[in-house]
Amino acid sequence: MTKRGKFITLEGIEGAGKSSHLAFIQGFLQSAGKTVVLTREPGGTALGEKIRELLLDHRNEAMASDTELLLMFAARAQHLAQVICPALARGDWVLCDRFTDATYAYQGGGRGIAHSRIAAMEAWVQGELRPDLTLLLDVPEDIGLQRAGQRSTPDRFERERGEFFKRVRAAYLDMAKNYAARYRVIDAAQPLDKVQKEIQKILAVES
Ligand code: Z5A
Repeated sequence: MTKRGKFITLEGIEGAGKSSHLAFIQGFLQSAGKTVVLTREPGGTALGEKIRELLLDHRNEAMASDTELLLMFAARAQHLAQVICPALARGDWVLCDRFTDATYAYQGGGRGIAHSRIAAMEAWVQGELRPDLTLLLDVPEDIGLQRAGQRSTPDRFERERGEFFKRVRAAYLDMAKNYAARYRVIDAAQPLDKVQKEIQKILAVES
């Protein structure tokens, strides 16, 4: 029987630097002999990418928090069925730019939706599946927002204020404490090369 692949997620607030490190992580795992499926949320499938457009479009400012939550899980259900579960079953490693911890952080911490409501959807959509390893790029919100402020057209999330990202960050740090076995917290306020070195050390142990 094929051994199930590992499921790795990358998380962090706006401006933490996820995009800056994804290719490096993928390359590192590939050089360790893994077949890596690189994907992202919301998105990762043709249908999920359409849902992503709805979620990020700044013109959809009237979107209710529950609509946002349901769309995140709708995209996730498709992503799991079409990409993540088949890849893990083949023995591939899945590297996912954000997953359900982002829902706890943004819709839970940021928007104030009850943890129990998100947990019910998580159980429905994912069953027992959880990431094996979560890399949290942690940065104070003022630094993150300063970095991200250089983007030309901010999306619906990027238009949120510092207080929102402060709650998002606090929710991530709470999860890192509660799920310490799978979480690795990386100080992403450091220069890029130092962040990369920390990531490399963690992956060397995991792969
Ligand atoms: N979302 C949600 O609400 N609920 C969910 O369940 C899920 C998602 C799954 C889109 O996600 C939005 O969806 C997201 C949360 C929500 N919105 N927000 N915020 P996304 O992951 O696609 O979007 P993002 O957060 O904007 O990710 P990103 O593009 O990967 O951005 P980033 O982490 O800020 O990374 P970056 O582009 O690499 O870095 C930003 C800038 O900082 C860039 O100029 C870098 O050169 C610079 N940078 C990065 N690291 C450093 C260091 N160490 N030193 C100096 N400068 C740096």
